[in-house]
Amino acid sequence: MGDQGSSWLPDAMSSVARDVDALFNFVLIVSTILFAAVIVSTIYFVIRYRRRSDQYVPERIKESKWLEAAWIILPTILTMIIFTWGFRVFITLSTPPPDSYQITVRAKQWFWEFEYSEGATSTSDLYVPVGKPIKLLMSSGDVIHSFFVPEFRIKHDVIPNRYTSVWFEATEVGEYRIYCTEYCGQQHSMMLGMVRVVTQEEFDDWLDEQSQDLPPVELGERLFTQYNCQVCHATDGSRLIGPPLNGLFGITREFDDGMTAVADDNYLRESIVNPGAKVVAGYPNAMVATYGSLSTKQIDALVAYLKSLE
Ligand code: HEC
Ligand SMILES: [Cu+2]
Repeated sequence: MGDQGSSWLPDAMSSVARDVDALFNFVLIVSTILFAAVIVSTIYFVIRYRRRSDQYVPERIKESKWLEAAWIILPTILTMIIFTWGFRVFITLSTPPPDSYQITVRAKQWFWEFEYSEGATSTSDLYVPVGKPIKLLMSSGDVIHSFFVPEFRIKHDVIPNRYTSVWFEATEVGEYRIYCTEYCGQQHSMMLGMVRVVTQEEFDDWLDEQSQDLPPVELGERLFTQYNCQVCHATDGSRLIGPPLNGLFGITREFDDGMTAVADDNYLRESIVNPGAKVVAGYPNAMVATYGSLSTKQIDALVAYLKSLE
């Protein structure tokens, strides 16, 4: 959630957010009034018409045509208002404008990958230009995830073997959190991302920059945080879920089956793409195997970065 927002709802930062909020508030107010009316009249009737003695026989009440007509017609009108209003907002939410800019989203345990139409990619950070409709074409590489940006009032399941899509238009430059809202395993709560809404100019610059090559160590450092390696690995010698990765290159590692190996380039590479092959003694075989799908360039960069850590 943003720093502002209210305790009621987060800031409304997309073109549809206000419509969603208005409908939500309307339904909530109507339900609250009806709930209160039902409860208050129930309590009143229970007391007013309670059985006062064993002999008491209540008077027969004649039905009122007007009353019956009213409680059929009024709720019908009310539900039709909610239906048409809700349907219109639903249609808006599910129809991306034809001039939308498309970004492919891939969810994996436990990070988000984004691919832009120019071939640029990013992980965890979704870059978008302000004031332009963005269509996300989403799928999952493993289990069911769910893409949620509270400030934009959009949330949609991300499923293996099928595309789902959602769209939004950010109304202001800023940073908005992406959450995964479908429990997807151990590190589910760390599956965070950030929508970075920038001006069209900054966005174009960013796309250009992506096509330029970073030096491997720098690229590796960037990937290390983007792919959430730091959730399980410290680089200052401390123990997290996994072993610290500084000073690893060239030392002899011992594994849980009693074997040993020198931590050379091949060992580092194998540890990333096939973590179960050699499990470091004293640690659980808990590293996710999804990194096998990284590109050769990305893996080379990660290895270069790990070698640079002292
Ligand atoms: C879910 C937690 C988790 C994540 C995320 C994770 N690792 Fe690991 N990693 C482990 C654990 C646990 C071990 C020790 C067991 C083993 O060897 O498989 C390990 C082992 C390693 C080793 C071997 C370490 C040694 O001391 O010999 C390397 C190298 C490594 N990970 C790199 C990475 C990189 C790079 C990333 C990100 C792309 C990453 N890991 C993401 C949990 C994780
Ligand atoms: Cu998830």
